Amino acid sequence: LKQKGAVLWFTGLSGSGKSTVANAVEKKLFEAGRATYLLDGDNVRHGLNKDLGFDTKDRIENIRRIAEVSKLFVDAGIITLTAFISPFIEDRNQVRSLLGDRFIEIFVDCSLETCEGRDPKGLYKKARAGEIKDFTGIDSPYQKPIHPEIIVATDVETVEECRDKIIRYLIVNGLI
Ligand code: GGZ
Repeated sequence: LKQKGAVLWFTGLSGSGKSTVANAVEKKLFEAGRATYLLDGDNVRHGLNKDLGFDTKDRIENIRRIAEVSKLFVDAGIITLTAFISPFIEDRNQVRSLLGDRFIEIFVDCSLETCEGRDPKGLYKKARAGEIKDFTGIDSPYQKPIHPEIIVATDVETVEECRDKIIRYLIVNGLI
């Protein structure tokens, strides 16, 4: 029996916790016996999309390719988790049209102040110093989702709370 695939599309600022929460969710799904795959900067921007940078045109193409790859995984019955900033509403809506009811948009809500305070890779510091151009939240926009399926607020909820909120959504909607 083929199980239902879906995409858990995490969107939010750099340092908001997309990968951290996605990893925690993936671990739970694995324990529940579901096939999963996590697409993130490490396995996509260094390979398939290594020709792309961070100007608007390249971000649009980045998200378009990730959406098409996600669709293939979903067709195979895999729960696909994507952790990309995906800053533009229009692009995320394109992904939604491509994937239909298999698309679950998860807004990883975290203030710029908190993300910048975390700055795990020192990128905000470099962006403020003008050493990185077009940095999301500094000199490139982030458009918040208007009606995401799920919102997790990583500056007020723990990783476990965020994870469990997402798992509950999947159970209620018959995806696991
Ligand atoms: C934003 C940048 C930039 C610029 C490099 N703007 O925190 P990170 O390091 O690990 O995650 C960020 C990642 C963003 O790539 P995405 O593919 O998610 O972006 S998008 O969906 O907008 O295409 C950050 C790093 O790459 N990074 N330069 N200028 N983030």
